[in-house]
Amino acid sequence: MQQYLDLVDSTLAGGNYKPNRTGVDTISSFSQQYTVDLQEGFPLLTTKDLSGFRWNSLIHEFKWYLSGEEHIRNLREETGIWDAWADDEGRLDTAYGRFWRRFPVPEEGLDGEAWPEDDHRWRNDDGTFDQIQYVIDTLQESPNSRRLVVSAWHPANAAVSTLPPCHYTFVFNVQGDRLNCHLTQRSGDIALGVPFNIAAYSLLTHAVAQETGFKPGKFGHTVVDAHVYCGKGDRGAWYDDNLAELQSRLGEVDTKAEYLDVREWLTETAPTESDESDGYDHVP
Ligand code: UFP
Repeated sequence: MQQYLDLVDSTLAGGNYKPNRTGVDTISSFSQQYTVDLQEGFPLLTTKDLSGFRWNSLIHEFKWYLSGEEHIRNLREETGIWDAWADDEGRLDTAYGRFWRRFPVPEEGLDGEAWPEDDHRWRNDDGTFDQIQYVIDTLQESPNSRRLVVSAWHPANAAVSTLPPCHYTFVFNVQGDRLNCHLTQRSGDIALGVPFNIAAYSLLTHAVAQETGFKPGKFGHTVVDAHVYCGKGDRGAWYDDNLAELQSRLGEVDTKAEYLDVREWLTETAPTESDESDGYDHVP
């Protein structure tokens, strides 16, 4: 997918050296954006092996999101990708599907809302709000709506979560008979996480289009902090190799500089064939 190669290229070319909480440093760029037309095919990248158990993990994670479960007791039977983030009971504080399907609402409701009426359509029995059902119903009843937003970001959760949602909000948008989806991601590891994120949200667009009678249209993606890890470590082989020279040069300069233009050092660094890493389980 050319858009992905361009994303890698522009993240690296326009990137700045940026240390971060993980201890493995990054080359980071602000607000990278691309759009892919799902009519032209499914954007499952070939620069990284996303087949076999990785595709299997992706499908089960996707179904888990849609289930709204706040635990991984069922998911971990199928894939171990979330095991590290959960406790022994399978509970975890990262909220994707949980907030998609059961966004918390104060018991007394929100000021200025009819909430909580007993017969509220998208109200779950526990008083939470089902954003996915809202989007599906509204797409059928008011397809031109510009309010088809789903958010996984809850400030009170995000402030304390060990891994606040990376892909935290998406918006559906109808154009003609096509359903488009735009994802905003606050933080994206271009080599490891993002290829999965592209596939998962393309799948979501297909699924919601099928459910609501539209044809899949485009997938648009904004990555606010788009980065490639370049520090030493076991997280992905290719950038360590390719950026070895960069690292040695960074050692010579003031790495605390807020913005460091690395463009001239990065000439041969776009990933080519395989990324040796396992994928999700290496996401810091
Ligand atoms: N990350 C992704 N995609 C995901 C996910 C995580 O790229 O779906 F869950 C990466 C982004 C970043 C790290 O490198 O994981 C999360 O760290 P932080 O919370 O500090 O942004």
